[in-house]
Amino acid sequence: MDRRTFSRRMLVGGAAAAATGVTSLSLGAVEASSAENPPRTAPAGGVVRRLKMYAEKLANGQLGYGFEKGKASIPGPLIELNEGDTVHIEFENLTDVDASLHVHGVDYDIANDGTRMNKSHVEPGGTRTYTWRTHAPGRRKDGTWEPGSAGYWHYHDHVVGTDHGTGGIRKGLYGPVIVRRKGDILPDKTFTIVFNDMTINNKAEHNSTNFEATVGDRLEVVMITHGEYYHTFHIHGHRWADNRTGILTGPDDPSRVIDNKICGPADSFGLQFIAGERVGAGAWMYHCHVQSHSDMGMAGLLLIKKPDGTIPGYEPHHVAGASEPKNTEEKKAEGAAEHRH
Ligand SMILES: [Cu+2]
Repeated sequence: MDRRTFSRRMLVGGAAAAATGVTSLSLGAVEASSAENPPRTAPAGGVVRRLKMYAEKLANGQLGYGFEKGKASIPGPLIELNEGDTVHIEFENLTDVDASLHVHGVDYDIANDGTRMNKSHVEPGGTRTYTWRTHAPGRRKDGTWEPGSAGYWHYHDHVVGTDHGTGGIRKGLYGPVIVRRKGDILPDKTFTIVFNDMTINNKAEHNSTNFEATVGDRLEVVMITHGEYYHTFHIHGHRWADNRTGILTGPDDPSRVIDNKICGPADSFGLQFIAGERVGAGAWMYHCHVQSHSDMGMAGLLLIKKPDGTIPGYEPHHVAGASEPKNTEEKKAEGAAEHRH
């Protein structure tokens, strides 16, 4: 069942519930709109969650995080929270060097910093539980406004190689975090794209990371940058709003609408767009727009299919000058960069 069918059924269910006097389903921020088929939205947070996370060495010598033993990937799995949620992550280090889990953007006390300086790293074979908390925005006692935790964030190792995790990040120990606010519009699919040094998601050059979708899908991209260089992130044929969610909130939202954004090490942002809206199906390129970087292979494809599964003008082919065909390890890792909702 695709999401559009799902939403329609939700609406029918809501109407039926209202007619019988049962409390109607909340549709969040779009509830009041007269939209015929509004997208699903994030619920209020407040949930306490427990996750198990592993760091391990991959067959190709790189390092990855994973929710299950033997299933580590680059990037690591998406951790998705709603403002008000708390997550306890039991982290087990299966590598042969000290490693850690350090997060950006959410609330953590110094014992959960994931650094050697605070002795919050984990020795080989060891386990440690990291606790991350999130909160909704609100007014402080002094009247000033405190931002909530919502945003497109990320986690990474902070101890492999150096006390800044330079070796860990270089080898692939990083992953996405999304904290949503109640009412935020939920996508059908989320893709994680990490510009790390001169790679995308640590893939060998010209071994591009492609993502698949169908025209009309609501797509979300978590874009993270790591390593030594500044890049610009560009998508062909699609645009987004340069604000917290990547979506305009209405006709008066002053956010700039862009299709290219500069990003430097440890930056992260998110965007949403409708696949093929006004432009149709196709093999739509995304890439770093620093010319020498794209020439060196920092490019991939959003393969947006027609409902019948075809992609006009697209013939998959082996890129001239490409290294080995994708091995199973890389295919597996690529799957983890895609998250279906
Ligand atoms: Cu670049």
